[in-house]
Amino acid sequence: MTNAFHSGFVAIIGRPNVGKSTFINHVIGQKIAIMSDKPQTTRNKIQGIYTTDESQIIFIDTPGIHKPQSKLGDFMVDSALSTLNEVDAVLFMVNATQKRGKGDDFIIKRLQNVKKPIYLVINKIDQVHPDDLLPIVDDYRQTLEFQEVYPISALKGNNVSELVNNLVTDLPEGPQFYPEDEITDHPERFIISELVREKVNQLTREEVPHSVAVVTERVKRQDEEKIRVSASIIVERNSQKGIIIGKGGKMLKRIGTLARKDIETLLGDKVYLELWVKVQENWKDRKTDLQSLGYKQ
Ligand code: GDP
Ligand code: MG
Ligand code: K
Repeated sequence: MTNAFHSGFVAIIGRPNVGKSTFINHVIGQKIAIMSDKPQTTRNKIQGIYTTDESQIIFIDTPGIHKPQSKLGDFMVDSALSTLNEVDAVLFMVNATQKRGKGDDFIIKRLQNVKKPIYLVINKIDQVHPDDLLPIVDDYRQTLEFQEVYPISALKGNNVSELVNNLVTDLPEGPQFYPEDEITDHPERFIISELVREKVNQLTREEVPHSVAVVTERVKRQDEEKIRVSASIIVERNSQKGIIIGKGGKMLKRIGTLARKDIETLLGDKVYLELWVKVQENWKDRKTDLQSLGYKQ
């Protein structure tokens, strides 16, 4: 008998420097994904994937939520908000050594519209006296309803595994979304998918609605000169498949040529790009906006 596998997407949010990266590093350990510094065209970033025999947590960052002055403005905030309603749980991290400030309140205001379980994570408890914690908890409790409250030290590791273990049991039963080793190359794969998707949208315009997902299946060195990249363009209907392939495969060729150039720039190497088009009905109706989360099938 094996236990059910639990998995889900967890957003981790908090002001800059509260310790989000330190936390994820601690949870994932040596296997932490190095997020690319290259500009992200996507609205969410996968910060790390924690995988065990029984569970997988995909930690994501929603940049728009903690940047009141973001140049991207309302759009980013709106999409961050919709993401927060699509994930399975939200970790709201605050700093035990600082008073609740404007940055926290900005986030709180947005979290008030979120209907997913929110965990308050009070970090850096190694720097405060235990007696100082209760007033902090009380203060935040006035503002939002939390599923649980965890005082932790992401740096020293206090209470981190307790938090993760409980989080796992609260997550729904679900599949292992990513292979265990996905972590190392995920950022590139995700960006490659986004680059291909961008070309599809550019070239097909409104003929093919935004119901296109791209999954990068493989990134492998072919020989000394070339990296072989295989990606699938997933659409909902046969008619869309036809448009994307085009007459005699012309459209797919154009998409491939444009995408390949960008991928070569991204990877800094020559690329052989292999594109497939697959029909998968109603993929958009799935529980989460999987595409925006970088879901890989
Ligand atoms: P982020 O901006 O939220 O990702 O924050 P970082 O993870 O980059 O951490 C910001 C700073 O806080 C770094 O210098 C960390 O070493 C420090 N830090 C993070 N967690 C803790 C903690 O639990 N205790 C202490 N003392 N420092 C911490
Ligand atoms: Mg960080
Ligand atoms: K990753």
